[in-house]
Amino acid sequence: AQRLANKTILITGASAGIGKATAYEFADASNGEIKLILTARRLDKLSELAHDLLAKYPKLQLHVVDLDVSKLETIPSFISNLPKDFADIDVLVNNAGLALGKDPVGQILPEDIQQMFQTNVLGLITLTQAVLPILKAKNSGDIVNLGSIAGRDPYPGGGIYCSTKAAVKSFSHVLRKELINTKIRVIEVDPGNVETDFSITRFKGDVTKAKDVYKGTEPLIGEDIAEIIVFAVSRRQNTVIAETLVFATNQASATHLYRNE
Ligand code: 8X3
Repeated sequence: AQRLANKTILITGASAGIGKATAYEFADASNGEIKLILTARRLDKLSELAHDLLAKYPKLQLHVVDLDVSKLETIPSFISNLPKDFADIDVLVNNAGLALGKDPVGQILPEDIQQMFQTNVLGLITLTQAVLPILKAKNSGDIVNLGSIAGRDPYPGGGIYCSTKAAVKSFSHVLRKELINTKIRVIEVDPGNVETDFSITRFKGDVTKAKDVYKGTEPLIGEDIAEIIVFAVSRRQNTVIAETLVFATNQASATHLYRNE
């Protein structure tokens, strides 16, 4: 709790899933003595979340913003217009991201290609570039990037999603190397199957297809990944948990899953 006290933490994609769980986990680990900037496209969901967080953690300082990281042109002004109390970001959690479809190359919708790269890659890069000067100015802080098993072990039907997560990995590596003479930490967390809205989004609302992804397995939940993010951020400053690959016990690769059916 001491190491997190009074830090300012920006989480994208905070309205659901891993992002939302990470907001709760940071609040919990710091006894609410933290500043959270939570962004997502859905302001109604964020407002609900803000209400609940403040009820549970009255000391929490909270700033919610409807930000769509795929709208790159909105990112610099979002950062430069942060209220004074929230402007000095310590931790950026680049969580916003999505998969759309599982079609083979040749049949992928151009708009899905565009949206995945725009959000998972260009949004993440643009926001990181906007926040980095703040971290550099004080020579401290953390950038947490949500990668995926998909970035390490690409699978058929993941032509675009896997490529975006490989790009996240490559970008994280470059950043860690470029920041070698600073105290800034680059932390990448690569989850396997986590049951969130991820598959419902991927299959565009087809709940049966989404449920089939996890059928006969006990997938991770958002909280499992949130715990790891908060653990990594709350290590001693000289300790960098550079990369973690996180599976449920019945998963061993992107495609190797034991299903108890
Ligand atoms: C989510 C995991 O395997 O569906 O990043 O790509 S997977």
